Amino acid sequence: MQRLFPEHHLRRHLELPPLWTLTTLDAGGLDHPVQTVVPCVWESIPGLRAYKGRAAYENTFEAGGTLRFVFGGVSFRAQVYLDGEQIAGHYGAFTAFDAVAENVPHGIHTLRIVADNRYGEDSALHVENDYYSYGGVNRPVDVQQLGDAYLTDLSVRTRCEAGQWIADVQVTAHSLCDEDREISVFVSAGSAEHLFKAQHLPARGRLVLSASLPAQNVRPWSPESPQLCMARAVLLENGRPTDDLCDRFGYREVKVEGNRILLNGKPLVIKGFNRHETYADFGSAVPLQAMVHDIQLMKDMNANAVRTCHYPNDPRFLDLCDEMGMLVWEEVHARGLVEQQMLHPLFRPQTEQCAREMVAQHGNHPSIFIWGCLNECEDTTPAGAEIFRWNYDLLRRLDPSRPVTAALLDRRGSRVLADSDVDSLNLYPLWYHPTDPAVHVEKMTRWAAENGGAGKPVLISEIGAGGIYGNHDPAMPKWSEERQAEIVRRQIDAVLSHPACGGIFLWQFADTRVDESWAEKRPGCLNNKGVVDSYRRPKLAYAAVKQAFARY
Ligand code: ADA
Repeated sequence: MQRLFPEHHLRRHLELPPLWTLTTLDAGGLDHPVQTVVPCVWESIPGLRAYKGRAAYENTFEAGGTLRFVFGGVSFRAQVYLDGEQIAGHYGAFTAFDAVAENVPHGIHTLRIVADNRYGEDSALHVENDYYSYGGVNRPVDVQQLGDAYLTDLSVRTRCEAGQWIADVQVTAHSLCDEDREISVFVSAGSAEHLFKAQHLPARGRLVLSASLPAQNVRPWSPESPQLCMARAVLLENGRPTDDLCDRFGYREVKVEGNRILLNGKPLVIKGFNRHETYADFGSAVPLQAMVHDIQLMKDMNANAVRTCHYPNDPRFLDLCDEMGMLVWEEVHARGLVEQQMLHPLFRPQTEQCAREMVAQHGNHPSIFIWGCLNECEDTTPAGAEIFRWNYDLLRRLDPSRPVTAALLDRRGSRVLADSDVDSLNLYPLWYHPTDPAVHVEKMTRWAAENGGAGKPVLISEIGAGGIYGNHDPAMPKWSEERQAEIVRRQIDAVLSHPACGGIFLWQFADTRVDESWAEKRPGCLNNKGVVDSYRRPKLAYAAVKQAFARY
């Protein structure tokens, strides 16, 4: 299942056998196939912890007719074959892609997914970095049975006009038929309904239908009261329902007014964590229960928000944030790229693809209150700044209903503060420099206001300190849990007591694996700034954060 609720009541899902055969294809792999389930990244398989190469995941199943395959995430290049014939290819581990195979003769078929996690000239976003690009099928795979026409891209955006809630609904119908035909599509969004009657669907074409539906008796979504509604689109051919598509959403409205981010008209105070989508030995194929546990731990620390550093997350995690009441900053994949990397010929196409897929696939989640991009990328040069403006405009065109921002490096000289809807600053006082946090927050928020960011909300999108799990020392040297707890406590007080700041995202929730090239600065090849370690064992900072967040 790609989601935590059924996406279809009419469209048939085909269950694949649970076990897949994984075969490594390059040097450094295994000399024999192994059995595994998916999602699973190969770093969790004995002997493949540091394998950089290609591997094939194969499964056989019985089916026929028109089949649609949905791949939630393959890390980070994917080539997909059905009975040896390529049916799909994709770049990027963090967004889904699909493939449709028609006239498949009924019988036993082989699905083969070849994943590749080698860095290379054709990869502008997955590069050596302060996190690890795992290899394999990191999110679920679905097989569906289609008819001659089917629905995709059901999107719902909500707004409140003079007290009247409205759902702007859009859905796309696709034809797999060689004749033009007439269809109808019935949509519902909570209590609001609409019938698109007698629509012309061109042969082998598609039709995008949209309507703005006023809604009655709306209970808005908020983290304190995560009210959710179902949206559904039903395809009717000759009056007979032949396909459907469901998604969940919530009636809520995000606005930036002056230096405040408002949710349903009320100012937000963000108390959050940066969370990489990894879990100890499971890597980026995080089991569902571990996702739930992470949210339980963050809520136990009195947090109300999470930033999906530095890429789009598993839609099941976003479903949990919708349902358990966590606000989400979701961002397009990028971290710490210098100008030369941003000018890579594939940078823009790969960024645009990731942004389009992220917004199309995740835009209905009420928990997502802001879109981010270009974390700590080059923003002090004209070329860099131009790319920031390009990325902001892209996100605004894809979804005008949410503010956009970027987490800027802890330095002065940025040329892009005027262009975002929210000023977001990554600051590391008492860790990367000995400045008193209150002094530094004051200095940087003042600098932001004087350099194009005046009058806008300010989020401290990263702040934190390292602490190695189990490393205790009453002298509180750096890397001791005691020192980390002390630094984080002072950082949170400095940010949440500062009048210009609308919130904080601590760096980070849990320790995470990084590329070997970062080892000098990352003991154990881990980014040890988690308040829990990679197995979610709490450090002293856990209690410090819990108490500090309770104060605001
Ligand atoms: C940066 C970056 C994070 C991580 C962090 C750190 O701000 O955005 O990905 O590298 O610093 O640990 O230094």
